[in-house]
Amino acid sequence: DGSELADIKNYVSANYKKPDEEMFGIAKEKNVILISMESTQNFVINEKVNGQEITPFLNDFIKESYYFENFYHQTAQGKTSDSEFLVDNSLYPLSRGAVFFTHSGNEYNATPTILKDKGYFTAALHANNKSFWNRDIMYQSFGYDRFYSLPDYQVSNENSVGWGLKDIDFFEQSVQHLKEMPKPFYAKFITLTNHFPFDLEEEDQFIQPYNSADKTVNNYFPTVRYQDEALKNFIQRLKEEGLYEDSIIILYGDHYGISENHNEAMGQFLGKEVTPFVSTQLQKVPLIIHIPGQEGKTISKVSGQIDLKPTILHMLGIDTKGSIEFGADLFAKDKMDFAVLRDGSFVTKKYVYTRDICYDKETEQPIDKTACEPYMAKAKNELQYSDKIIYGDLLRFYEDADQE
Ligand code: GP9
Ligand code: MN
Repeated sequence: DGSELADIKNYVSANYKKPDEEMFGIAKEKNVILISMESTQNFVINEKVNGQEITPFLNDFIKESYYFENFYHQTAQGKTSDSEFLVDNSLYPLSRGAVFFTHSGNEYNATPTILKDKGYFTAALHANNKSFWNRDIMYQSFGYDRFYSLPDYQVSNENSVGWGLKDIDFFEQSVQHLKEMPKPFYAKFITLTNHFPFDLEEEDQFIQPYNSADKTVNNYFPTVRYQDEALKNFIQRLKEEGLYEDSIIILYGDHYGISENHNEAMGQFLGKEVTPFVSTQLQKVPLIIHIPGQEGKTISKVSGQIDLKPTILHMLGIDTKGSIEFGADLFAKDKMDFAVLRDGSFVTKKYVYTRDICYDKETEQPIDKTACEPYMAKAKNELQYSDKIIYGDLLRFYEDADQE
């Protein structure tokens, strides 16, 4: 039976945060355009390399959007697929393996399923083989109506690099798909060009590589810059097609691009040693939410990918009370400053806890562990409860209870 769910339900309902009245339903019946930015870490935002902006478009776009500057990815080995899992379900991925492969047969209550019920058309767009990360199977469990994958794109040698179709061409071709979708839609776009090992032809390099002994770090900057250009073009096309004003646009980084193997060159770029504290801070990814007619605002609240589902649903005027999920609405007044990373590290307003060391964010130095202790149980509980749900396929009981 679902008796294991009782504890979890209690925990989840105690953590529910009431939506902000001004934000609840602010985007009711609008289209949702979700953009997963490959390997995009937050340190590139408002930053330069060789004196040139790395993300000139995003830096501008932020000024007319909500920008969350302390937003963390919470992925593990499942990389992009883990981020998709987090965003659509508000559950944590697994610490080992990819939940997209290991638990695709589970029952979920993902955002597309919920939105379909409210009359939305739901789609994922990504110019790769549909079975990569087992997406074709998992997307069905999440309730996606349509997956625009490799056969839905014209891919040639000329418009490809590295992993496949270049982002500029991907977005350009995707506009046609968007135009044909029933409205309102929930459409998730997954970029690809800024993928390790960050290959890019000379003609697509809008900025020069960084100059260090580490080729990966050097090449990261031009591919991030290329992606920025692709995003600029896409937003422009949305405007031309009359889709911009009817849509909320949410951009987020899926996971880190530069692993700890590159600490030396990263340290050179940042101008400081990459300590475990700095390494944890490098797990910040951008989150940008654009709502037509709303002014821009930078929000410093500590948050993570797990928080996106309730945030999106509340903006659309759909309450999440009673849903089994671990995130909280980012616009809720009493949203806690908190993000647990999948390795058990966590971040609060004042502290970073990683590798059993508690750091003071202001000094970036280790401090007595007692400061972090009040949050340790919460971090542990969340990961364990989420794991239990996945391993026990517990949402099937939740669904049953719902129908009674
Ligand atoms: C592949 C793309 C990249 O389709 O999403 O996957 P990643 O290696 O980043 O998980
Ligand atoms: Mn990825």
